[in-house]
Amino acid sequence: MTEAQAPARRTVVGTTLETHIFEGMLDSPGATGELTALLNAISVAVRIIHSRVRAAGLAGMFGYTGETNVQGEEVQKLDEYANDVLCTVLERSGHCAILASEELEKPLACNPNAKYMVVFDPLDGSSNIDVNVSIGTIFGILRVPAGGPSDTALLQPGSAFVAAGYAVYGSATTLVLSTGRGVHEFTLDLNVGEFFLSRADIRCPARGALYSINEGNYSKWTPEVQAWNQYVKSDDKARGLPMGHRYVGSLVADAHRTLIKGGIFAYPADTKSRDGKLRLLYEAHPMAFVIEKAGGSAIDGKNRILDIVPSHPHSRVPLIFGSTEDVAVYRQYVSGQRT
Ligand code: AHM
Ligand code: MG
Repeated sequence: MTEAQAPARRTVVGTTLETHIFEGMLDSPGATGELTALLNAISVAVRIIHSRVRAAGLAGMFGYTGETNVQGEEVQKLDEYANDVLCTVLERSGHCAILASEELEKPLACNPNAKYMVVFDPLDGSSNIDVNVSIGTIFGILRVPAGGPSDTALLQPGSAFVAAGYAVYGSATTLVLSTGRGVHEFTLDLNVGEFFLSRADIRCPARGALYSINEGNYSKWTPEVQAWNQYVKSDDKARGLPMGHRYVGSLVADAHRTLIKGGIFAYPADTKSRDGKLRLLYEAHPMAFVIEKAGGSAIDGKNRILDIVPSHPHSRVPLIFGSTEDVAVYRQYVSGQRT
């Protein structure tokens, strides 16, 4: 081949989130582009929140607003900011019929003719905001049912989600997304301002070496959870024990590590939080959707998280997820098959 005939060399460009979503739409017969537009709106909101998180200390955005949210927790300035950004961007997109946020007392009606409903925790990991530890945004998307959008239309099992994911504002800002076919991670290129595919088709290992739980709650757990906790810490090399312990205290960070490296995350019910601490609609359902699509498991101790129907938008649930084998062992302890 002479030099003149050689094909032109092309610079290799990664796959942007937008291209990835668009190509997925092309593979779905009957797709109208509305889900694509909604996901792009979420990615814009995440980039705006990322920018404010990065400069929070400089922008006077640390600390509390002086208000208390519907969960009875003190509202951080960044919590409120992230919630406002998501509400505004989703409402303006025209593709959201109703949205429900951990920070809003009631769901917010948007475009009644839109096809989708969005649920989100705008800034997860509030206690880590002021100390420069990873925080994030968690979201899930549901189709409006035949009866139209309403507060009760949001109360569906997590298996009804059409997409879910989360962003982590960590050492890098990443967005993990599943529209039902695989789980993919995108990393924000700060110079370009775009998310690029960084991990395709993530699979959660069948078994991991790490467990993640707030062990300060030990005395408040049931004897079954305490027995499981003793098991994972026991010295039994043949069984890969003891497991190592990691706990960031931001669900997004603990979940992302568990998704990639395997192992188990647990926030069980205890004598203080009798229904668990984490919210079913804004935290447990989206995380369970992602974990299951990556081949992992998510349970409340005994039941599959994605089968549970919230009784209220702000319902809480015990949440245990991660590698299928590690979650199965937890279930055996909680159901009394192991002691
Ligand atoms: P938040 O949504 O108000 O930030 O609360 C949820 C957080 C999760 O990110 C994390 O898994 C959990 O609460 C940590 O709770 P604890 O401090 O009790 O361990
Ligand atoms: Mg949260």
